[in-house]
Amino acid sequence: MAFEYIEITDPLFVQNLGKCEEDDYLMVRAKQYSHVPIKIPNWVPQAHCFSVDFKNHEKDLLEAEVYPDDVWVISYPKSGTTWVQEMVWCICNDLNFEAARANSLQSRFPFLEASSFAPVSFNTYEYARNTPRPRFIKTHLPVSMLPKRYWEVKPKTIHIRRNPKSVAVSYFFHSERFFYKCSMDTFLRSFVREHQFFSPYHAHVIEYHELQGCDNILHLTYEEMKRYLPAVVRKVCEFFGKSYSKPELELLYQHLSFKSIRDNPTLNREKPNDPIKTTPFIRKGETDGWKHELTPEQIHMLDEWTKERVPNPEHRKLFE
Ligand code: PPS
Repeated sequence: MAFEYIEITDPLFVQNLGKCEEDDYLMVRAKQYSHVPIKIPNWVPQAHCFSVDFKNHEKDLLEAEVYPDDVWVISYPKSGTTWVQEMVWCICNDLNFEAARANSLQSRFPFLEASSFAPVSFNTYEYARNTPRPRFIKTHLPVSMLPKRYWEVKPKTIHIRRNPKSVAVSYFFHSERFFYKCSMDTFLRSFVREHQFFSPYHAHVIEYHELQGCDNILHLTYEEMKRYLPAVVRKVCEFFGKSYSKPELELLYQHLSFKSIRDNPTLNREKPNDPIKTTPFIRKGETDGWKHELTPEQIHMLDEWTKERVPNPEHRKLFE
């Protein structure tokens, strides 16, 4: 077996079993990782949180095909993935906004491993496999779990990261919208114990930044996209060898604005007759909303968590 499966025995997790709808969670550790070009001495990957569904898709993941003309967007959840996917898709597709608006992002930009943790009605690996080339692939996988072919092919990839406190808040509302039944406080306590899908968060971010010989990866932050989108668009256009006129770029900035993404049904996963009227998928889009949404105690807990998990001051800068 290529993966080790570890039952979660943490008392908080056990105590909330059956209450929060986390019953099928388990930790998964990659056992074959010597092919990952990482600079961290004596690196051993940590276990990451998935659901029992992961076991059904081991082979799908290990044998996933990767092509040189693929474009990958990689992130820890809630880091601005959708925003980057839409930017990348438009830039790589001659700013074809009409096609972008006509087809859901999921169909244009398949989420490779969704079947490994969520009850999706189809096999997402198969869907990605059958997507016509050039393919656009979204993944939240950590470096240790990317398909082996990724490292042989090294397709063009954008990695996006976001401030941990913004991620934490966004992740709670996301989980609550789809299935989670407990409070923000319970969620945060489980988040800092790394018991939410794809956690641990810090290890995900650090490992992508410690890769060597990976010029195929362009690193972006949610915060820089919020600060001045045109500079990020310029970088991404250069990365993909694309060039657009000023008026064309103006249309792209408009298309990528928070309001436009929120009101775009191909991006904001709202269903017209959705009986569960909870927080929308594209929610607030802020960099410091957490200042109002978290209590001082919760902010302290998240800051202490980062201090503890990230002792290296160079790495700490990734989380400021
Ligand atoms: S997911 O489910 O992991 O794919 O979610 P992800 O797309 O990574 O993150 C969703 C958050 O990104 C925000 N978002 C934006 N912010 C600013 N401007 C634009 N245009 C934009 N588009 C998406 C989205 O609102 C989620 O953040 P929160 O804080 O929850 O609002």
